[in-house]
Amino acid sequence: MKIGIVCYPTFGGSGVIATELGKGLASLGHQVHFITYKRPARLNAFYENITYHEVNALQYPLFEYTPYESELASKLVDVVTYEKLDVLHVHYAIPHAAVAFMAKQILKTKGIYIPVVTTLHGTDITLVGTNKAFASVVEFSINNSDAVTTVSDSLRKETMEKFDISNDIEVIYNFIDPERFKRLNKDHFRKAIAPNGEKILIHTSNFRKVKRVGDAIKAFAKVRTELACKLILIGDGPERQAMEELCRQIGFCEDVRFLGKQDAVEEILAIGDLFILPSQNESFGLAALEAMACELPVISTNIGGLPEVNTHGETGYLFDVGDIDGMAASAIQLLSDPENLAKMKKNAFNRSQEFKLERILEKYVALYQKVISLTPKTTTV
Ligand code: GMT
Repeated sequence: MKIGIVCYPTFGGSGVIATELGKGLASLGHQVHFITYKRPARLNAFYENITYHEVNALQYPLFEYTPYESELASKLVDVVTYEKLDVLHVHYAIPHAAVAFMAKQILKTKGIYIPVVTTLHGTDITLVGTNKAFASVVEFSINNSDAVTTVSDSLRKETMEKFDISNDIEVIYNFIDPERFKRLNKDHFRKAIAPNGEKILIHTSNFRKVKRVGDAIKAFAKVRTELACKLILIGDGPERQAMEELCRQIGFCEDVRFLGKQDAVEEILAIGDLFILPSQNESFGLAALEAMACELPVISTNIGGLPEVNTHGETGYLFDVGDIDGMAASAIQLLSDPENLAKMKKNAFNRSQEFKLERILEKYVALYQKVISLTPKTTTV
């Protein structure tokens, strides 16, 4: 198949999933075309069967805001027409699903019919999508996609509750590439971070408010009073500065490492003992799944799709949003009990293997085949 993928090219989870999906599809021999405004962060090498099309954001004195949607729609029309794509898969409803709808209508006038698959990732529904500024467009785009998927059952339910949805929504979970996300031997790195055998807690996010990184830091402060430990924070974003200041205020900067954005996350996860994800909202929690694949139990909140990934008392522990004391107490208990820690590491790894790339690829391939089979190759105006 010839598949066009539209996504945010940044380090956000939706872009990561879209890129890894494209790489997986390409490895099966499909021709994949990424259409984005910047090279996706995880598309960091040459891949056979992958072509990247950049959407150039035209600067013009009249434009206070670059009309990106129009440029993306034109680019989609161009790529679908000349690369003869079979299907367009857009990740994150805003604005991609609406833009794909527009491109589809333009293509129809040229006698080309392209089915559109929309994948909803989370904040496009839970935080941003329901905002009046976007809601009617989001609802329309969902109802007018040829197929719609969400990354968890929780997000599917929330989409159904918050919008007037007439379309079917299929749940296709996030996934990990087990060849990449596995426990690696990085003892030299571990020694550099924790020279005295301290336990290592890890958090990864894009440092937006919704991630409540401050809760991870405050929970760590409590754990640190009971046992020798270090905290590694991976990622960057709007809250980074405030989080650095919080560490200075608490006064344990020497035990907290801010690593910023990282490509080889798995190499860092390889030295961890415990992962912490105290989010306010999380439709799935890809960061937690990646950690579990690297044998880290997860302490997380119990919101959104997190309970579909992390099982309380088995692969980690789940708490209400803001329950810093609960998170800290369970971390202390787990890190002080080598037997339980070893068991949970194993459980976390085993659970992660249920979300292997190859299983999820099959589902997307079947969905593409279905929408393509229901679509006439060309149409008359
Ligand atoms: O929150 C992020 O890290 C980025 C965001 C996105 O849409 O780029 O992530 C969402 O999509 C991920 C991939 O499907 C999910 O694993 C995250 O749970 C989800 N984030 C939220 O719901 C807050």
